[in-house]
Amino acid sequence: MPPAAKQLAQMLDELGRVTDEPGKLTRTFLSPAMRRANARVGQWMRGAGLAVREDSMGNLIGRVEAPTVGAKTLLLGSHLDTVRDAGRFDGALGVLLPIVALGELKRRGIALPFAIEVIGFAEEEGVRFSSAYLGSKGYAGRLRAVDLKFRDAQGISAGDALRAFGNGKFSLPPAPHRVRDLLGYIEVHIEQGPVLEAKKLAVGVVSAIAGQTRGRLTFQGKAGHAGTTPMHLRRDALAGAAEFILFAETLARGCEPLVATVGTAAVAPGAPNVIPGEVKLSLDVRHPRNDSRIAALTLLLDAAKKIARQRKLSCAWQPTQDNGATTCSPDLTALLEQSNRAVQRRSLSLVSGAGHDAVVMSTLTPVAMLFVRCRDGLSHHPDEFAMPADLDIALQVVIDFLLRLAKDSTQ
Ligand code: HGY
Ligand code: MN
Ligand code: MN
Repeated sequence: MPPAAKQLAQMLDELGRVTDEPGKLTRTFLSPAMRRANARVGQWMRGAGLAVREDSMGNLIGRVEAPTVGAKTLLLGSHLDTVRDAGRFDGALGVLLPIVALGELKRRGIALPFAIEVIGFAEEEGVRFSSAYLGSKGYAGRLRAVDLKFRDAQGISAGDALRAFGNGKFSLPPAPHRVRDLLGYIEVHIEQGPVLEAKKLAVGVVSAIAGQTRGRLTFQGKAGHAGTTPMHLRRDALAGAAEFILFAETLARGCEPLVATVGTAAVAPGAPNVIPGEVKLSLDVRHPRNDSRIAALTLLLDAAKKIARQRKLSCAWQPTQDNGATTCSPDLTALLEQSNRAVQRRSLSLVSGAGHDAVVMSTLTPVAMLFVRCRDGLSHHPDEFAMPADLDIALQVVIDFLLRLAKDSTQ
């Protein structure tokens, strides 16, 4: 295996062991493991010749200047946070690969005519505050005051957590770039789906990213004695939530490519001999078309209200995220496709069902994404895996892309 690809695989393995939960990979927003990950990735960035800083959101930013003052900047990056019991490629690949690619260009003595910024975003997954992209929103100047009010499972607000992370003070990061100073944003990411594997391709490009709505749905009933309360007198919040979850699954099954997921359920008071009085569910709804996602959400919330009415429960919806579908830049994607064809002779374009920091970065500058095949399309799972040979192809594509962009920008 070529040295650069071997180095990348080793870095991914090492970073995959930086966790808050021994024995599994969990690295959430502003956690001790996040600090250790930023420190280690910062060392790798410096080794590749980048100047490193961390902004007030905890985003890690490595920058290499252009040889000429006033040159534009190309942004590359992804996220360094993970879901719980995660795989080691989701996010990390898009931060570490550009670092290795820049190290390779430095080794070859090649200086690019534009500046480069490699960003390791914090809190893309939205595990802690149930609201994704807080890091890239902070970087892109898109963070709203309401984002800082979301509370985690301990009731700590995002604003208080950021103040604690910043030794008692926090101010929103200033927008680091004027739009006209940017060439675009490139994100390398595992596909997290089965298409490239089915097509026997190592890499592909992304045409669009599905829209995503996330929020919290609370069913409120009445706790009571499990032994003495007759069934017809119960207001069981968990039974109502269960009926809703099955409705959501049935709706999405019948309306592909719609997906609807209840990923978490917090039951209170949470004892085997007490009728559940309250259940807080997370709800994640996605579709490549915005009108279809919005229509599906209306159906889901109407169903929740109907189920609550029939069971004498109350239900409340708190949206925590709402992102429309994102289209990738045709120009940057075409250049990436040329590099794909130069390296693997073919290129395939596909829609991303997963969300990415590119969604937020597309509000700042044109974006393009390179997908890398992952085994069985599995992600958000410890068995997530990308073959070293595919890492090598992705590295070659990104280096080829940087050289093509360099040639284009000097013509
Ligand atoms: O949830 C997602 O789509 C991504 O993994 N953040
Ligand atoms: Mn993810
Ligand atoms: Mn990801």
